[in-house]
Amino acid sequence: MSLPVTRRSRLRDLLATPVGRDATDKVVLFSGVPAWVPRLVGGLRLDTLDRLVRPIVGEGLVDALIGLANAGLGSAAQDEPSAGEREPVTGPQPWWRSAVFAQVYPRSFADSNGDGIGDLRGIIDHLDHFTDLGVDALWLSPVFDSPNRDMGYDVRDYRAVMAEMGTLDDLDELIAGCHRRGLRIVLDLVVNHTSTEHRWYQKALADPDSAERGYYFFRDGNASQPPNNWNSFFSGPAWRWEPSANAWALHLFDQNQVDLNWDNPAVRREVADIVGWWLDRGVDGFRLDVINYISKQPGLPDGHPFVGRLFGFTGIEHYFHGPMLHEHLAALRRDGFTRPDGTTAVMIGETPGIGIETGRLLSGAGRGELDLVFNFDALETPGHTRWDDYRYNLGHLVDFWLDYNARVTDDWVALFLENHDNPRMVSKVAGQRAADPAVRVRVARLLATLLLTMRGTPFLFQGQELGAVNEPFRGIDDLRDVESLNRYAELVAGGMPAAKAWRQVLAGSRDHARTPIRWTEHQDDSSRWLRGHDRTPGFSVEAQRDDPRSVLAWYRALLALRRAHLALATGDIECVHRSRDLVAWLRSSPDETWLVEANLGGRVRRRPRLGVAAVEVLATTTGGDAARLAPWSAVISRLR
Ligand code: ISL
Ligand code: CA
Repeated sequence: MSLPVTRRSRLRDLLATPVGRDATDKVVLFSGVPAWVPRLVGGLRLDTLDRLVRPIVGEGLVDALIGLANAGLGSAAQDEPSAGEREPVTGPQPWWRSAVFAQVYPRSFADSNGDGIGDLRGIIDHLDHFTDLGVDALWLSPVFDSPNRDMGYDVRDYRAVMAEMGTLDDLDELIAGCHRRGLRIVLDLVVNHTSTEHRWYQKALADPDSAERGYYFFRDGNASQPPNNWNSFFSGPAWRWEPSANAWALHLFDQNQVDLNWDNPAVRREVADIVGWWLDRGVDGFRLDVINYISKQPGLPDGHPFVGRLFGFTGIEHYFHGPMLHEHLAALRRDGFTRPDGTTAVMIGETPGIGIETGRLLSGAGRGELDLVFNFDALETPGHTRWDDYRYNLGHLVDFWLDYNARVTDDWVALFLENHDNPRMVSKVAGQRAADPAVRVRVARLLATLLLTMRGTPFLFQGQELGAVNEPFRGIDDLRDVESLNRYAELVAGGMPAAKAWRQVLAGSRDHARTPIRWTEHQDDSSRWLRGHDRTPGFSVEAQRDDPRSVLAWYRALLALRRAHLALATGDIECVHRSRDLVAWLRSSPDETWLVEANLGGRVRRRPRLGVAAVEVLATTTGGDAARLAPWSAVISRLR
C-alpha cells in the first residue's frame, strides 16, 4: 500500500505515483521543459517546491498535483500490485492482442443511396475491402440515433440507428456480414454525455423531481454566473443555462452534449443495460468515448489557472482521472461487458489526457477494467498542439511506443496514427512535400511499416490504407466540424485576423480525416455532406487495387506477413538501434526473429551496422542498398 503524498513528501515521491509520473511527463510534453529537470530536483520537499513555483504559477498547483497523485489511492487502483508485481499474460492471448482493427467513419465511408451521406448499406457493400486488406475487426464510429451536432457523438437514442445511416435491420445485416467473413465488429459507445434531445434530458428539464434530473449535472444559480470556471473542448464555458429549469447544466463538449452523472447508480445501470442489449445482437465489444472523463471531482471545484493554461482546458484536473473512475469501469465490465458464459466483450477506452502510467492502471489483464486504452501523447511532439502547423518528427512516435512497450506487463498497447479527430499523418510528416505523389506513397508506406511491425494492437483509420493526406480546404465554409467552426469563431471574436485564424484551424481541423473515401478516380463528391478536394491521380481504391507499388498493396503485404508470422504480432520487441532519424528493432517469438530497420527522415541515411545475418523479405522502396536507407523508408528482414 503506497502512502499518500503530502506537502512534506519529496518531489520524487510524487513522481513515483503513476499519476504523478504522468503529470510530470505531461508538463514536459506540453511545456517542452527538458525531461531531466524534474528528476534533478527530486529531493525537493513539496512545500518548498510550492514556495518556489508560487510566484510563477500562482497558488494551489502543488496541491492540485498532490490531489491528482492521491486520486486513485484508496480506490482499488493504486492498491493493486505495483508495476514490478504485474506479470505478463502467459497462455492463450485474447483475440484483440493479435488483431488489427480498421476504424470506419460511416458518414464518409460509402454512400449507397446518393443522398451525400455515407451509410450502413455502403459498408455492407464494401465489406470485402476489409477482408482483401487483411484486417480482423472493424470499429464503427457512432451510428446510433443522433441530431448530429457532433456527427453522432451526441446520442438521442442508444437502441436506434441514425435514420441517415439506415435501420436496425441494416446493422444486424452488417454484423452478420462481418461474422460470416471472420471479421469482428465493435461499435462506439458515447456515454460520458448524451444529446440534449435524449428523452432522459428532456424529462429532466420538464420535471425537476424526475429521476432523470439526477442523471445530469444541474446546478441552480443565475444566468450571469456559471457554477465554475471549466471551459468546453469546443470553445466557451462548459455550462449551458436552461431558463425552463432555472439552472445550469454541465457540458464538456458541445452545448448539445450534456454530461451524465455516473456517480448516480441509475445512470450506470442504464449504460450496462445498453451494452448488454447490443452484445445480445452480436456486437463483439465497444470503443468507449472519452471514458476517462466519467468521474468528476465532487463539488466540481474551479480548475487551477496554470493547469488550464498548460493543457488548454480549465478544470481538466478535476475530471480526467476522477476519484470513482476505476470503480465505475470495473462495474461496467462486470455488469455490462461480462457475458452469461463468463466471457467478456472487448472494452477499448478512448482516454484523452491520460499518460502511460494512468493508462496502465486503467487497462491490463489483472485490473478488471478496460482491455485497451487510446493514449494521445504520441500524436504531437513536445511543445506542440494539433493547431500548430509544424513537421511532425517520427522519432517521437517510435520513442513513445518503445517506452510504452518497455513498461508493459499484463497490459497491452493500442497503436494508432490517425482517427476521425486528427489530421492525416502523411501530411503532418511531409507537409507540402506530400504534394509529390512519390513522397506521399513513400511516407505512407513507412507509416504502415512502423504501425504494423510495432508490438501492440494496431488501429487503421479509413483512407490511411490509400495514403490519404490533408484536404486543401479553401475557407471556413468548406468545414462542417463543430470544434473547428467554434474555434474559428472564438479566435476571430477574440480579435485574431481572419486569415491567421483560418491558418490555425486549417492546420488542426478534424475535417481532414472526415472527407469521403475515394473509391474511384473520378468520383463525384459534389453532393457529399463534406467535400473532399484532393484529386491527385492514383490514390483511389480503383487506382490502387491492382497496382503492386501502391500504398494499398503495401498494407495488404504487411497484413499478410503479420498474419503468417505471430512474432510480428505478439512477439517480444527489442530496440537494437536508435539514432537521429534511424531506428531498428527485433520482433521475436520462440521460433523466429524479424528485424525492422527504418529511416524516419527525408534524407538518405547510412544503414546501422547491426552485425546480424538477415534475409530481406519486404522493403518499402526499391533502390535502397546494403549500406544506405532511402529517405522515409523501411526494410523488414528475417534473421537466419
Ligand atoms: O483530440 C481531442 C482532444 O485532444 C479532441 O478532438 C477530442 O475531443 C477528444 O479526443 C474526445 O473525442 C471524442 O469525444 C468527442 C467527439 O467529438 C470526438 O469525435 C470523439 O472521438 C465528444 O464526444
Ligand atoms: Ca447515404
